[in-house]
Amino acid sequence: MPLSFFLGANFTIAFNSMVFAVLWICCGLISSSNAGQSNDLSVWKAELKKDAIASGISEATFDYAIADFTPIERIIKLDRNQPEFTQTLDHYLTKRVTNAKIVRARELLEKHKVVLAQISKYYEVQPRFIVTLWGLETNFGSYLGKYVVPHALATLAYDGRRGTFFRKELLNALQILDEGHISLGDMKGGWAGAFGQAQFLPSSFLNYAQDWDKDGRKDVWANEQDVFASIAFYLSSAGWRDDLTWGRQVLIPDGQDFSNLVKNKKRMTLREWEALGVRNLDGSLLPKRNLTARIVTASDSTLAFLAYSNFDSILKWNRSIYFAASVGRLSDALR
Ligand SMILES: [Ca+2]
Repeated sequence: MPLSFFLGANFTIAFNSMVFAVLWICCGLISSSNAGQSNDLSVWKAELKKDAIASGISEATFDYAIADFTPIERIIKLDRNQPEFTQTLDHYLTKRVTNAKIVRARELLEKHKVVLAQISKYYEVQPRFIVTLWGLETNFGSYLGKYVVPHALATLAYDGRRGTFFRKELLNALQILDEGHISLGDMKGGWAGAFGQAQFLPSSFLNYAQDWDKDGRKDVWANEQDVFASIAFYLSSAGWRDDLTWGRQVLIPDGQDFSNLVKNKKRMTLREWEALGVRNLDGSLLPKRNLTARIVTASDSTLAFLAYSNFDSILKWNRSIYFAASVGRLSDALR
């Protein structure tokens, strides 16, 4: 039954006009705000294009990558709603370094042993650390992300929350495209712009990616040799020493308060740590090598690590001590 039956014809006309007026106002607002946004976006693209061309990126590459770009709503949501990091170290290690991952890592270490040995010798990084980072970053290349990298980065650059950082990475990404390492459609990565089998940001790619098979392209998406060499070069650039491991899990004596030494990242020789009561997990004395190390602990765990200089190299890859501890655990299982 129509509303007009109760309210009378005159009211119906008035009511309809009112609805029309409200719709007209709303539509006016929506369309003017859309126009404002698309206007902002085209101004933004024009400025970006100027900067891109000034930094040496070709106009053709810019247009190919950015002309049709519109911000990806899902990425803006993800960026604004990042979950709090609430896992404990023990839980994190259990989740990240599973038996299945250890078994797979051993298989792949064997499968690629010839090329890994060559890359390891050239960059001076042990194969087990290359395979460990590969496994922890993308489960050995099995998950690379689904977003087109320049569009993900453009979304974060345009959105503005960390716009300056992402704008630089976007220009780096356009340079990578311009150099011809990958096509736009294959340049896939995670929502925050890290890509390939080692999850490099564009700046890391430009600094560390390697063309091991010498085909003219640094293909960190599909070419495992390039991936291994890129990981190894990153670590070697971060000061890696292949005569050392990452460190070791240790026992700290009851009743000793190491909190200041941990907080101040105090480096001491293994002999000095031993004199304070630090022992291998089985209670035996520490290795007899002349090394310095620091103790690393997490406030939510009883685990303690004696961290050699390579531990700090891993922190240059990812500054989380949880991540570095997971590298330690997986690489230990591959000895
Ligand atoms: Ca290559």
